Amino acid sequence: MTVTEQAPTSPLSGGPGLPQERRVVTEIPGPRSRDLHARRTDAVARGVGSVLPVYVAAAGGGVIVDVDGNSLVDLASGIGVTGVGNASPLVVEAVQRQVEAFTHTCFMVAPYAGYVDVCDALAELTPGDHQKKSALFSSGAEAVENAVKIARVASGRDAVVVFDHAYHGRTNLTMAMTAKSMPYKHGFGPFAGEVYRAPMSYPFREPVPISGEEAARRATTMIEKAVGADQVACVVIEPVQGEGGFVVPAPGFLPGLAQWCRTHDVLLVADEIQSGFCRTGDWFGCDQEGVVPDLVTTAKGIAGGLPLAGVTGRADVMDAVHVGGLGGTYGGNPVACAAALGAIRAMREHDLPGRARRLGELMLGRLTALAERTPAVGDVRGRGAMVAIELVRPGTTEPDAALAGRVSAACHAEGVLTLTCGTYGNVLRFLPPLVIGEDLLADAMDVVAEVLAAHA
Ligand code: PLZ
Repeated sequence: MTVTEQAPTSPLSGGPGLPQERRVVTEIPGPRSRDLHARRTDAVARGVGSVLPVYVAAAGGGVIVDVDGNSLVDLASGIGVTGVGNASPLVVEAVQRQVEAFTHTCFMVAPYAGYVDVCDALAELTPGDHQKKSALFSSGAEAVENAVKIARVASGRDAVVVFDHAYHGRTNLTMAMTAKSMPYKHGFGPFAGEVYRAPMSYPFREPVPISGEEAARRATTMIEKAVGADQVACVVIEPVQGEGGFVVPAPGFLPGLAQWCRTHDVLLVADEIQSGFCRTGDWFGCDQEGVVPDLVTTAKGIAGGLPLAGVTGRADVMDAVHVGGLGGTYGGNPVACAAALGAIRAMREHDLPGRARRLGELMLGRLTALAERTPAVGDVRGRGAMVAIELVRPGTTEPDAALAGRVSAACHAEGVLTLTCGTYGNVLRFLPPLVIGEDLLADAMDVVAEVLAAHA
């Protein structure tokens, strides 16, 4: 039987038809995954890692089914991508229609409506009701690079300010903007110049508690003294940091930065690549405090798993760039644009910001209770369905990365796909698809609780 002949509920057809259950039928990874892994080791460069080498056969709703028939609860969403679920019906339908019509013409050669439709949607959904324009790309790093290009042309200035623990990508400029050396930057320099790092608001790790406003002043004072406000093209910040540890800045930090940027004609760029598209319980992470950035970068959740990214911003800023200055062969590929339009429709129809808030309440409730009886859980934080715990040596804030690694590995063995993150590698993060069933999520949280009790 070929894949196309299978009934919608077959374990090999993805999407919501897949049984929504945790099912471990072999050791993890199982024999078929181990065989594939042996082949992979011969064929794929060592530098490309995998968190959990189970090879995927199908995925949908809140589960990933591997080639051995194990069904894992997905608390990763492909690093915050498949918020609408894997093989989401509206995405699949839109993609199928598009691939049958045409797959590529290059928007810079012969344009098509889907690209314009995505830019309209971005203008409507991103923070602020001013006139906005967008340009589309294929990866998050590319969007960040282009936001910097645009900010430099528009401002006539060079300097780019980023923050401690930031993650912005793996290309040369975005490596310079990313904070963590191993594994992202180690040995890959020299890096792009004119990138300056300012102190982040990281409530759990402040030596002395300070407010968001004070943390913003600390950052802007550093910028004024070490860089000079009139040298700065843009300040780039993740409203909730992703790879850096799901760091939620203290309230007042983002508005404080935005105010300073306005005063000094510095462009504020919100990197919403991980926090955007419903993940934090709002359409964008900036919405929580009503911050309106000049430019917003998006990727990941925008297109339900197809590669698409965007820079959206003030029309005057976006239009500062000369004709031909922005682009790329695949940027805004028609199939990826169709996927985005399907995904955005799914987000609207299923009220995924509301779903993210509900999932966040469930997870934060469980994890807060867990923290009360587990001294190794130093902090529980997050917004919407972007939630994490930080593991430490009991009674201190000293990071315990080894514990995070053990807990994550034990969750994997029990059929729950978790990820770690953080500058110190000690943060366990939870990023379920926003369409996951509440019972399945509760089951996965039970596993996390049992594993923590056994290991911490
Ligand atoms: N900005 C805020 O989270 C991607 C990277 C995983 P790309 N984060 C996951 C890894 O180890 O490579 C990310 C992000 C933020 C930019 C990016 C970069 O997006 O699509 O991976 O280029």
